Amino acid sequence: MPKEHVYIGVGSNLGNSTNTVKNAFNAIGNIENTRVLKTSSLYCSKPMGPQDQPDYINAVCLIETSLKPHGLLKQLQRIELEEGRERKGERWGPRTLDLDILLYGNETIDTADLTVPHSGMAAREFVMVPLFEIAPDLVMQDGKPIAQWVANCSLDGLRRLRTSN
Ligand code: ROI
Repeated sequence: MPKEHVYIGVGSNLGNSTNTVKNAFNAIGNIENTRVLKTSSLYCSKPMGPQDQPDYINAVCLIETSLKPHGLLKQLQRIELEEGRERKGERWGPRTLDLDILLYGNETIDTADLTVPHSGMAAREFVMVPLFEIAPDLVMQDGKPIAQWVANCSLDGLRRLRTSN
């Protein structure tokens, strides 16, 4: 079965977010035909969007999977629900667990429920900095090396945590 390398963004700002993110890495590793190759450090980040919500814990992992993009999406949504995510329908509101497919090999996907590369990722230092940590040689789809992007971004509001994971 062909395997792809996929980067997944992880975020949480409700409940015990550090545990939730670590549990999410485990759950992702338990998806059929999938293994976790790398996990970034955990980062504490100021909320993007409405400020009247707790800080986030963010991280990124690299997996190898033979699931197709939508099959993988379904598994990630299952894990979000199992970690107790409440979907209150509030746009940009707090969440127990958010799992986003950032990059799926070199594929471009544009469907109602899935856009890859993830549309907001390049504007989010809480995605790009952990991604740079585990993939310093990555070249973004616009041809720009991630190192160049990170060198130019503001690291205010982002703090790497020294937890073991
Ligand atoms: N802000 C931060 N810092 N981290 C997130 O993961 C995150 N996720 C979101 C919004 C509400 C946009 N803000 C965020 O979905």
